[in-house]
Order: sequence, then structure tokens, then C-alpha cells
Amino acid sequence: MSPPPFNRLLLTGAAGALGRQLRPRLKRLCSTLRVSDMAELGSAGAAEEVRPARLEDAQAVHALLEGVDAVVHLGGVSTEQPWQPILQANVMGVVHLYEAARKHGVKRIVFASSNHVTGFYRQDDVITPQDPVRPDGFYGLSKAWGENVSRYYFDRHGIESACLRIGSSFPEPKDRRMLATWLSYDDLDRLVTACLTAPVLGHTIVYGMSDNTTTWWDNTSARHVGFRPQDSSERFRAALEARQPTIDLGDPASIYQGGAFVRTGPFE
Ligand code: 15L
Repeated sequence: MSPPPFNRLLLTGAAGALGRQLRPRLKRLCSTLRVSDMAELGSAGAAEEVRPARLEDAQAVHALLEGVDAVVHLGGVSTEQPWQPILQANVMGVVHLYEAARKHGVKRIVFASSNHVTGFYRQDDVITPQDPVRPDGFYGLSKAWGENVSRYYFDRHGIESACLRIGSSFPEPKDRRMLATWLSYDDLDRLVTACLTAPVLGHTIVYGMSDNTTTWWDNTSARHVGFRPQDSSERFRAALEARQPTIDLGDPASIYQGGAFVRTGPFE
């Protein structure tokens, strides 16, 4: 049996919904999985290191990256929220992560961005990762910032990154919008694995979606990554359309790709 591609892999946000999915799955890719979060992580499993840390704490993040070969960065705020928590975890935190990667010589990061970077495109637009960003809130803005930070660290320091503009990664699509945005957990795993192991990654932006029939995103420019989704939201369509037979076109959530995020907030 050939050795796993990485000696030590770091997974941030390991206590979150997607982190809990990836934690057991990433172990096949490394000898040691270092898991981090500010929330409770439980005890270390076999071949695991548990390292609680807050992303706004630059020193803690610096220590987190020591001895690491690659990072899957899911940590941070993952919904629309007031500015302060987003500023700390997503704006400051992503700089702390890339600075620590630079100082420790870490060469590859898979960064969980979000479809909310382009949430104000309409649902009748089909867009590519090269189209201008149109964030739908502070959260989307912070992910656009993170993508730009990753691009700077690639251009200036050669750290390769994949920015995953994740759609809706849940056990199944919850509404009609998610027929387009759904990403199964198995396809999430395939996408992260492809980005970690592609021989040449460079700086890549890719939408995280399954092989859905309805789609607003064209991933042609990320084909070098070799991600081939195998699931589709189509098998949920009949039930979802029966549950939600009409669409209210007076509701911005029905018109824009970001769905309800486009009308969340302001918070004061
Ligand atoms: C996201 O970025 C969120 O993290 C997730 O909770 C979903 O709401 C998803 O987007 C979505 O757009 O459905």
C-alpha cells in the first residue's frame, strides 16, 4: 500500500457541520490529521491531534500551522451575521492563516469560500468563477476578501489555493433553490480531495455543487482539478416541487442566487 499523500493535514472548523463530515474522511489522505475549532472537538481519535484555537488569535493560528503539509480551512463564520464576528474570524482570521502558512512554508490551502460571493447574480444567469463578484452581505464580502488574500499569497509567495464557492452542502436539498446549489457530502469529499491532490493547483476558484440538472455555475475553468461530482439533486426534485409548487417572484430570495441571504440583515 502506498503511503498517504500528506504527513500532517490541518482541518480548521472541524466541529462545524462540514468539518464533522470531513474529519473522518480526510484521515485516508494523511498520517496525522490535526483538527481545530473554537467549539468543542471531543477527544483525539486515532492519528489525530486536537488543537482548539480562535482564528482572530494570530499567535494561536501561527502555532496551529507548525509542521503542517496542507490545510483544509473551513473555520470562520458561515452565515450572514453582524460585522464584528465576521471581521474577526473571516477577515482577520484568513490573514492570520495565510501569514502562518507563509512562515511555516505550507504550500497548499483548500479554502471554504461560498456561493454568497456571487449571491446577487440572478437565478437566470449562468456565471463562471471569472465573473466579477457580487456579494450578498458581510459574509459574502468576507469570503471575497478571503479569495483575494489567497490570490495575493499565491502571486507573492507561491502558496497554492483552491477557493471552494460551496453551494448548499446538506444531506439533501431543502428547497427548490437548492436543486441548483446542492453539494452532497460525498461530492464535497471528492472536491476537497481533488483540490488537495491535483498535481498543479495554482490559484483556482471552483463552485462546490453536485452534478445537478439545474445549474447557475460553469466550472469549466477548474477542470484541471479533476473534480467529477457523482451525485445529483434531481432525485429530490419531484418531492421538492410538490412541497413548494409555486415560486413568489416578488421575493428577492426567489430571484437571486444567494436565496434568503440577499435579504438577511441589516442587524441594527
Ligand atoms: C453558505 O455559505 C452557508 O454556509 C450554508 O449554511 C448555506 O446556507 C449555503 O451557503 C447556501 O447558500 O445554501
